[in-house]
Amino acid sequence: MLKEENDTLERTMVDPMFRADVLNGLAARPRAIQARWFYDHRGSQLFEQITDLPEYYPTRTEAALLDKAGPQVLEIAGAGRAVVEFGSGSSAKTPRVLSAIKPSAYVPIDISGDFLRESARELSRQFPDLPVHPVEANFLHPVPLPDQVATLPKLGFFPGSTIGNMTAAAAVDLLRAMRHSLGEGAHLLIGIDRVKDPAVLVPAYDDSQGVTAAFNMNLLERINRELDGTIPIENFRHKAVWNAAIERIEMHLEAVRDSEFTVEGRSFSIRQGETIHTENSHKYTPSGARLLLRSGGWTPVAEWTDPDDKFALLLAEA
Ligand code: AVI
Repeated sequence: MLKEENDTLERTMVDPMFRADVLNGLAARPRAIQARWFYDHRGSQLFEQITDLPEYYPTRTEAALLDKAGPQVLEIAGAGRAVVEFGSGSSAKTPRVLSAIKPSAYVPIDISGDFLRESARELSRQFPDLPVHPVEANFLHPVPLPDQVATLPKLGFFPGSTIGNMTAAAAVDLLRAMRHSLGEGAHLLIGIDRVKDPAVLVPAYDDSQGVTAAFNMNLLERINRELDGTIPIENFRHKAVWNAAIERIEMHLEAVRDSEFTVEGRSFSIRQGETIHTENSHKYTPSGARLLLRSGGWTPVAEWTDPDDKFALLLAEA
């Protein structure tokens, strides 16, 4: 598809929630736009590239932990479960879990139906004997699971430290919703990134090749493309900072000079040095991660970390 055609297509399919979040977020003080809007087609491609960056340790560290933990998860949770993956996306980590856990069914849940069906088809090719029941839903709320898995014990799977992109309060609500969706006797296998030296954390969100910067800046490009914006992209720069008090990495778009622009005909101005806050990535200490799970109604039963304790995989029971 030609770029112009793609731009036209994206403009005609604007999500009203995107429009509302951007207009409200630019008018608010401090300015903030939700990180969920990073993931248009280009943003999803850039995120895939981030996961391969030398500085971005979470993806490869978690993959190694999943290989290590698989047999023990099977021992603790037992075979024959329905594996329910929340926000399955491309299901990139799923084969690791499915081969180790010997499930009776796989239920990927994602808000993006097209993506979901395509990755479900791909998984069925890799695991031809495994029943796959995709569910298109927003997993932030309790999700009714398909009848076919009603009688099976469940193993929830939530990798990637995606939970870190929420405030602790929202994370607790989500864990409770998951417990509700999965029911009594369920287990949850979850990846949670650790608090660590900012000298490791900051480069993971401000890499030397500038991929994370492009990922962040793509949000401005998306606003210009989809919401008829006139944001002068070159007047902004990517900024990643460690907020020690709240134990989170924050991503911002910082104005490098005073700027004025319009979005959907509304005028905005931003002074040099002011920022638009675009993402939080909360990190947890060992006890903080366990407390988070307990607050969400889950009892931690096992935990795996890499030798440098960069990232943790936790198994909890309902
Ligand atoms: C999806 N999420 C867990 C990533 C993270 O590490 O918080 C998103 C990301 N943002 C910049 N790099 C990666």
